[in-house]
This record gives sequence, structure tokens and C-alpha cells, in this order.
Amino acid sequence: MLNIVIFGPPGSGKGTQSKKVVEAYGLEHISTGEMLRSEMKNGTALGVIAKKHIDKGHLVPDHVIVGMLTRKLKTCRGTKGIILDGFPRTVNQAEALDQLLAQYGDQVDILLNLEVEDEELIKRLLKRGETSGRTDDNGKTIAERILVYKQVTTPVIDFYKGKGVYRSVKGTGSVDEIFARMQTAIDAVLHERMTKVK
Ligand code: B4P
Repeated sequence: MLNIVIFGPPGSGKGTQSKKVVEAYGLEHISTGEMLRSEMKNGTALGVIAKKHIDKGHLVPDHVIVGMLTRKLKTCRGTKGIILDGFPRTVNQAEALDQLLAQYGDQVDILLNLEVEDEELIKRLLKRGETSGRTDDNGKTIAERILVYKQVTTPVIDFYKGKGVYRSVKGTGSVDEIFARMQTAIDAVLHERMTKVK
């Protein structure tokens, strides 16, 4: 399996780029944000818990997210691989992911970090808020999400740097330009794998 993590602050283009990776490499897309929004829409118990946190721009508790992801990962066995979008967002989640993948003799092969400045993030999310209907795409909540990202989520970067799978990707420019940068990094991993097999 090829296991990719797409990482970056809110509004960095994780969802947008994940769709292109799925098309190009035939991977399963796992977006914890989308899964939570579906739970909220269906009014499930998990959705009710999630809404309380999401509306404030806070993270949903680790145990809730890890439980949801564990169930989802099981359904992805036997596929070409996965792209994780919005997970892990804490070091605890990263450790849990490691253990979950290790059960299957797998690991994260690459983490792609989309780097975008705050000003651009805010601009993108406010624009999306005009049409998305997302309760977290408003000025106050966007600012809180960016703060939470900096305080709680960025330590995940060091976790993966330590494993040698971290790659930085410039996240500004056109969607296709950014995707080309991502492809270069993913193809390098695939090439390295082929070389090892030979
Ligand atoms: P997510 O759905 O993951 O939301 P996000 O981080 O804001 O990223 P998103 O995918 O929306 O933005 P994207 O960069 O694709 O999470 C929502 C909430 O759920 C979180 O705040 C949290 O509360 C909770 N949650 C989710 N996962 C969790 C976890 N693991 N642990 C705890 N809580 C969790 O795109 C943004 C916009 O930019 C789009 O409108 C797009 O059109 C635009 N865009 C993209 N690329 C562009 C480009 N090159 N140029 C211009 N615009 C671009």
C-alpha cells in the first residue's frame, strides 16, 4: 500500500489536492473533516459531539477521532493505498496512526506539508464561507483554527521529520502547479520503492 498524509493549516488546499491525488494514483481518500461533517449532517451521537468543537474552531477529542479512523482504515485493506487529509492533527493521533498501520505491517510513506501564509489562508476560507454553508468558515472561527493549528498541530511535523518521511510543498500558485510539486515528491517515493524491489 502507498500511505500518504497531506498536511497543512486550514485552507492550505488539502481537500483540493487530495482529490487530484486520488484521481492520479487510485488511492482511497480519508478526510476526517468530511467524515465529521457527514456525522453532523446525519445528527449522529458522534456528530453532536463534533459540532460542539468544530463550531468553536477547536479540535474534536483524540479518542473520538481515533475511533472513527480505526473503523475507516479497516475498510481500506486490500486497496492500493490511502491519502489521509486532516489526520493526524495531534502527536497523539500520529502515534495512534503508527500503531494502527503497524498492525498491518504498514507505515506512513510520505507526509506532504502544504505551506501557505496566514493572509492567503484567511482569504481562501472567507471566500469559501460565502458559499460553503460551513459554520466554521467565518472570521472569528478561522482565526481560532489557525491558532490551534500552530499550537497543537505543528508538533506533528517534527514527529514525521524524525521518521524521514517529511516533505515541504509550496502551497501557493495554481491548483495544477501545486499538484505538480506534490507529484514530484510522491513519484520519488514510488521510484525509491521500485529500486529497492529490484
Ligand atoms: P477540515 O475539513 O480538515 O478543514 P480544514 O483544515 O479547514 O481544511 P480544508 O480541507 O477545509 O481546506 P482546504 O485546505 O482543502 O476540518 C474541519 C474541522 O474538523 C477542524 O477544524 C476540526 O475541528 C475537525 N477535525 C477534522 N479532523 C480532525 C482531527 N484529525 N482531529 C481533531 N479534529 C478534527 O481548502 C480551503 C479552500 O481553499 C477551498 O475553498 C479551496 O477551493 C481553496 N483553495 C485550494 N487550493 C487553492 C489554490 N491553489 N488557490 C486558491 N484557493 C485554493
